[in-house]
Amino acid sequence: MKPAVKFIHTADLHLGSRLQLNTDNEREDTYKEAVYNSFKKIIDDAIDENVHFVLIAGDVFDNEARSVKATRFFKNQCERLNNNNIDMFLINGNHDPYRMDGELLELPDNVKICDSEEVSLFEVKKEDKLIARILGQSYRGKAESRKMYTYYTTPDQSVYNIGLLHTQLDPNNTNYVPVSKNDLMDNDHIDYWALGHIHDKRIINDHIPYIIYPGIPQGRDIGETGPGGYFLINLEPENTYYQFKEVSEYTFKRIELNLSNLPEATLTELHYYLQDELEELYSKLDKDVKGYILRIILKGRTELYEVLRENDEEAINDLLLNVRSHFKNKSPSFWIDNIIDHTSKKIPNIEEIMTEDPFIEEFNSFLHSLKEDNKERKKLKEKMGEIWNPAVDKENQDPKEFQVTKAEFEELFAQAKDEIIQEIIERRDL
Ligand SMILES: [Mn+2]
Repeated sequence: MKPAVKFIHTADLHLGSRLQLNTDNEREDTYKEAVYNSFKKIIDDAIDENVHFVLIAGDVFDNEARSVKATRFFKNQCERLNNNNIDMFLINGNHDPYRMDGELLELPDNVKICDSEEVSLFEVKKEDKLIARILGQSYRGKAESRKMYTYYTTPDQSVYNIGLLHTQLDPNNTNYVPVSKNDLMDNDHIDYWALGHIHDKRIINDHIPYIIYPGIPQGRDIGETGPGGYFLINLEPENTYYQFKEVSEYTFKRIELNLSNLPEATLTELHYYLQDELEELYSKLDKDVKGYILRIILKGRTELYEVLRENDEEAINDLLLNVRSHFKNKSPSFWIDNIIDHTSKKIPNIEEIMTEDPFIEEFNSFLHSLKEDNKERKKLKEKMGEIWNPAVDKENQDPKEFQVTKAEFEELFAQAKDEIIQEIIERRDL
């Protein structure tokens, strides 16, 4: 029987980076250490749980250069593990590629960094008995097209073999190790794939071979909504389990509010509505963290549309300051980072108009064909050029390309359709 192993799997610490939000310097200080503190909690847990080892699947540091502060902090945390006889195994990712001349500050002996030129294989021993093997290969530079996982081979299956890999898990993406889920499943040397790179937690395969992304321990902007954490893993015949443990201090949240059914379309009404909705949300939130950072998106067709746009969005700013002050002294903190106005003009029911108006009906079916009919799409692309690219790769964005996800595209498309129909109706009325 394979020996049981208990370990922590984390990735994408991005030490040296900060939370991105709209706030003054005074408040910013409260967020400054969040990225560091979340990693410190992981190390606390590693010691409390007395794990066999800690795995980091790339991007310990936010940038290639590594700051002295971040390196010093990391070293200190590694030393805490060392004092408790816990080893750490890591690979370098696209944000912190392998340094041939070693890290900025020398790390203690318990830290094993996988090589960038070939696959490293480490044997984990307990009381001189082999209990697991760890394999991994680091990034050589900011992008990595080598299919290193094909060389993750082990002498036998007498113990659990664990593979570290920093990847987008997309066979067509040559920047971050092109590989598919099936490619990983087909490598029968590995029992657990400890992945990194994608910043939200994902369980890609929940049995052997496990394929797991722990996500970023502390999200840094509204694109990294939380809570963040790591996985505590126990591999053991008949008793394997995994648990997601939250460690983020601050959680980013996106809230959408539809204003189309407000009984009265006034600013006062909106103010109370917003306050009530947020109070209700707040009452349901986990209170075991330092705070929440919110982005509020106002949606729906409403007569408030014009009011909200008057005087350089003065109404929105006023609303923002008011809700901020309402939630000022909460613990956990509740920071409304911004309010985004995506409302639209109130118009007669589009569905109704569409069935009554042959011109609009035709326009609508034309739009439908643009979306669904490949031939029409091709024609449009020839005329207009490639105006959107559905492949979202935040790490490697071309500013000339307008990159949106499928859901964002659907929403934009629906919005554009509404705006055009609205315009047609208005001009006709004139
Ligand atoms: Mn990362």
